[in-house]
Amino acid sequence: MAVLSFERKYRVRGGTLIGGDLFDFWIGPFYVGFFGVTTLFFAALGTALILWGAAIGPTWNPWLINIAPPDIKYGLSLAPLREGGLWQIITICAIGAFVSWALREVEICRKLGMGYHVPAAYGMAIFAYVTLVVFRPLLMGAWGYGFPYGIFPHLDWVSNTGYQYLHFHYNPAHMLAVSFFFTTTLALGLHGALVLSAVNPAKGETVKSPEYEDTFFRDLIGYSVGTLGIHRVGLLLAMNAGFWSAVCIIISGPFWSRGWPEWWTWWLNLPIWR
Ligand code: UQ2
Repeated sequence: MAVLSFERKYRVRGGTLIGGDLFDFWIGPFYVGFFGVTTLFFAALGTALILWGAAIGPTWNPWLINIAPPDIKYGLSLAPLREGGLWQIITICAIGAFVSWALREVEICRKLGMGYHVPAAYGMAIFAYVTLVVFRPLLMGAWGYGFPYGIFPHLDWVSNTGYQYLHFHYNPAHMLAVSFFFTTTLALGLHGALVLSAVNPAKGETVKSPEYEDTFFRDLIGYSVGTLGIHRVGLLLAMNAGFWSAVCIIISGPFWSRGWPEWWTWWLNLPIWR
């Protein structure tokens, strides 16, 4: 806000994808836009339906509230509200809110003449969620394969689904996803630490320039990826973590229905071992 009081150049008209000038305004610090309205609509409706689901359920304990998908017997049809229908509408609201938020990000990118990296990155998280609650259930033939909305309930779902394939850590795409998650934390740890070490030095020391950051890593490992490069590495690592997460669950069931350890028999059967 403080910046905006004298830098009017950031509050530019246009760049909207839909609605023209109609919703092209700000409320306080927040850009509204058509997709700000649809985000609010879906988020409010979805939250209200979750509260309704909790109210007709057996508990208000926040850890235990459970909004479950329909029984498998309902297949890909609409279920009665109390038997998974709420889950179905809440899922539509969630996707509506997430996609609206992404498109609002796109409109802001267009206004500011920036790249679409932020909505693209966020889009990967949406893709992983939609894979869990739409793409995989569609391929498996029942909405009941989606995960339940609730804290402990979704943990139970992950555990049960994992054990259904005996040992999920043998899923090669899961291995990739986990490795990308860990490498993302390594890269952000290195980056955050390096930047703070340079620009937030001890009392009495001067702030150091990026050349010091390069030099640190050249001294340490003979290579610096660079100040722009580390952000490219970070985006690549983080987006791959989301992408391979989606892959590891979509292949479990639709494309491999036995235990994941068994998948590796192709390796044991390679002719090079005999
Ligand atoms: C770097 C650099 C930064 C950084 C970091 C590095 C000056 C401020 C962290 C070092 C990063 C390397 C060598 C790549 C790490 C790769 C993986 C896969 C973890 O050189 O430039 O800018 O923040």
